[in-house]
Amino acid sequence: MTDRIVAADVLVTSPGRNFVTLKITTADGLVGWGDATLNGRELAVVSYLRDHVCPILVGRDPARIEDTWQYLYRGVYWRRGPVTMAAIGAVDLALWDIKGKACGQPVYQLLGGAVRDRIPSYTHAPGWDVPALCDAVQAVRERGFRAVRVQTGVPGLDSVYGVTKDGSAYEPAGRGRALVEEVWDSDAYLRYVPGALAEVRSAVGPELALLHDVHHRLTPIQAARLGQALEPVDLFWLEDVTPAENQEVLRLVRQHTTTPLAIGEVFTTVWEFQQLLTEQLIDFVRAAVSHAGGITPLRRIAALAEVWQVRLAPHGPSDVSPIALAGATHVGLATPNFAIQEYMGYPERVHEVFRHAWTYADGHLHPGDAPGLGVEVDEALAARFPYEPAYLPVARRRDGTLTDW
Ligand code: CS2
Ligand code: MG
Repeated sequence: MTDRIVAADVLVTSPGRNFVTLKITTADGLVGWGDATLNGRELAVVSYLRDHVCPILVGRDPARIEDTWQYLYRGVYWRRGPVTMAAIGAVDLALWDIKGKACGQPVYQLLGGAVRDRIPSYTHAPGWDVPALCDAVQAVRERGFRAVRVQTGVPGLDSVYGVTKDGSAYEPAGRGRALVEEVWDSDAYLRYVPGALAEVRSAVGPELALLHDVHHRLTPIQAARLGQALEPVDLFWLEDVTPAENQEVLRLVRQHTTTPLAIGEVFTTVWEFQQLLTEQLIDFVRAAVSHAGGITPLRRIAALAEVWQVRLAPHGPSDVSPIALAGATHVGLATPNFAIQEYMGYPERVHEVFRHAWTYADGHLHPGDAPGLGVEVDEALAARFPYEPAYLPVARRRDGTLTDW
């Protein structure tokens, strides 16, 4: 007897930050969980799911994951985009979770089994100045990480996205109904960062993998200059060096530097990676398993990237929930050209709401061997943390114009 979806519900919880979770229940009593969190626009995905997707999931065969993906992606007519793809991603994750539970297998086994024993991961070490940065790097190194994302304050700027003055962990989206506006100065950043990261490199030695995120804030020629200036630092990658809507601009960056480039956390489909991959303009694909529409399309993106020897390194900040992180680790264990998983970490309460089988040890992640994705949501606890408005900050240049993200 074919199983059927009998319910699809959306949970919103905020144990330290907002998360949107999809719960799919079947007639056989199986429950699948999916992450639909889109930072700063969470409620748009809630409505997309509750008002449009959940009603058309009821009655479907949960085992037909690919058909359901096509049904939601092609059937909607209005394709792509972060809201649509976060919603589809949540459904895809939940259906893989159900299929694993139905088979009594962890999802990575359904993806062809493990090609590695554990997944390299990196975390964040922000520091307002070089001494603070070196201390932060040392602290995460002592936790076993062999790869660290280093973000620094910039002299002359009162605030810099991703870095706190007191060294406390930063949360991308500030709570509250007001959107924070920061001042950004690319020239000050370009004058300071190469020297600062060079100091960090000489302090930590040659082995530790250092990653830096430019967060889309430079023009192509500025990005080329930064990539060149950072070559002596031997970065593992330089991320989102310039906005990549017009992907041809990366050709200019490639012409001037061999610093490895990582792009893709704001991309939502394989088509947005096409030119970057087929022209070898990036070295790492940063698509998030949730925002790129789920495990099903992420595997396709990885397959296309493999043709050009480009590796997968999914986005894994605190605003991608432990369910999506679980999905990424299953893909990571089973995908040959998977390089490294971002693991920014979560406040303790998040681990209590999202009880997960995935583990972190000694710089590596493992999805665990529980059937499905290996995450169960404590709904009663989740209900105790209602949604709170929160926005990502925006940045303006000194002349008042909005700068790119
Ligand atoms: C960052 C993110 O982790 C990263 O690479 O780019 O922290 C990003 O800023 C947030 O996820 C935005 O919501
Ligand atoms: Mg990033």
